[in-house]
Amino acid sequence: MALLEILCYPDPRLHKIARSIEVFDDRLKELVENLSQTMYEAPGVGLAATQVDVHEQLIVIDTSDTRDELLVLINPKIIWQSEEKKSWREGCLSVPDYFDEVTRPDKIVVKAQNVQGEFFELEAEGLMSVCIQHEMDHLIGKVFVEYLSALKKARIKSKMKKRFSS
Ligand code: K1U
Ligand code: ZN
Repeated sequence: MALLEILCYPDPRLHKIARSIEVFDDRLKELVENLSQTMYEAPGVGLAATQVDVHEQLIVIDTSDTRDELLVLINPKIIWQSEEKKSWREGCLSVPDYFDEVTRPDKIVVKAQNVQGEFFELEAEGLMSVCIQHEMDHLIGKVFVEYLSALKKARIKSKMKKRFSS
């Protein structure tokens, strides 16, 4: 197992679009292990492959208190979302030490494949729903700060550039 480097905003590689995964082999299993290890070590409640510069549709999530309920979503698609929306204070391992409110659909149903390539559906609400939507945004090159005002975004960009230039 290996820990992977997490890209930090505003790295342009965070805006790449991930391709779908067609081959469910040992390489994928190793990537899932490394990505989940990196999430647990960070620590985070989720991580998208995009954040470690792998542009494939893979996310890992564990919102449990015990940190032993790993969820792996490959090629995830939201097939239903509630009209009701909720705001949540979000964080991102690619934007360290910054948290802000984002409004998203409260409940979702997502269809995805597991590491064997089998399809499954999952209904999510609360942190799980927020986390799946946040990670799926990474797969289309979107970082949560893009939901914030232009002023907030500019401040975050400037802080992050200073932080990583020294
Ligand atoms: O960078 C990421 O995409 C992971 C991110 C997921 C997330 C958190 C909260 C709302 C939406 C999406 C994080 O895990 S940030 C770290 C964090 O919130 C956390 C870390 C350890 C325990 C509990 C929370
Ligand atoms: Zn994130």
